[in-house]
Amino acid sequence: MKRKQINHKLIIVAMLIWTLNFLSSEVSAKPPESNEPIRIITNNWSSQIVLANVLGEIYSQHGYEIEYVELTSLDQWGRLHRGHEHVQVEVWEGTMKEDFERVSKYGNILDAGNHDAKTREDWWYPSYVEKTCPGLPDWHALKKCADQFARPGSLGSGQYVAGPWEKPDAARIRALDLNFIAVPVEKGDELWVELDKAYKKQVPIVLFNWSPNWIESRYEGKFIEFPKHEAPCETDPKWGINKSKTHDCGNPKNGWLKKVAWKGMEDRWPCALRILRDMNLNNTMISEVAALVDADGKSHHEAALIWLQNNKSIWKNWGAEVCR
Ligand code: TMO
Repeated sequence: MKRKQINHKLIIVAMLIWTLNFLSSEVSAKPPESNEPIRIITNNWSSQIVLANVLGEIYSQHGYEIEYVELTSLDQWGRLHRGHEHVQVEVWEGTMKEDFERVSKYGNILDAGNHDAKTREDWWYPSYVEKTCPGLPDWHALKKCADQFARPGSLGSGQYVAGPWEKPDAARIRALDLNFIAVPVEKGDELWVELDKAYKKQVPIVLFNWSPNWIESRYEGKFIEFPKHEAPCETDPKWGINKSKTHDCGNPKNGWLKKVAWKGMEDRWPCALRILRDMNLNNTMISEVAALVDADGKSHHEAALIWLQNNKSIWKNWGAEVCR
């Protein structure tokens, strides 16, 4: 008799534990699962900052505390890895693949999926340059007209106006034996100032640009077609037309655009992580959000609110499967 009672009690306890577990897993996805602020990274180009604000607004609507933290795309990796910041909405293959893969190996950051947008980051010129430098966009043309791109200080070599993001441009210039120097601007916006100055005077310029970006909706131009990118180009000197140097190729043409998160989000904010996973923009949307700022003069936050207002049907279901 006694033994039977114990069994009975055990069964009730087991059922209670099961029910509590079940309830708590439901509760854990009801935002905000934690009142700790979610720290969203902003970098230094417009679409990234607008999308960071878009995500922040959606998180706020779900009751999360949020903070924006401005970091360079170089500094962000160690901080994401340690959980100091938690979310990055635009990781570009052309400029960030190597850092992303290196830090991923330690297991503390998550690949939160790709946007539909396909990306390209490379040397770019406005179309009028073709008049004086025939053969473009093929890179060989740069060999013949390097001097047209000379600037005060470039000592007769062509000057490539590089972005402030880490790219092995000097290595490529050496590997392809171009008479160019790469001179980076300090802030991304300065690229458009340089482009505009050259454009007004129709002076040859070749500069860093990317797609999707707002530039393609306001200026005519093309990317330089360097030898087609393949992974071994960056690691195997024997690959490609230069048999003793790496980087004798362009950047990928159909690059990915990723969202990345601190791994701890899985336990701390499962709903917020799911919203990030579901966040998905295409090329048109990304150029549009950039144009709102760079062409139309809105603030990043204003641009985010405009995008949210105009695209409710797109973002309203982000996270729906997990956030209750
Ligand atoms: C990372 N970026 C879009 C500036 O090339």
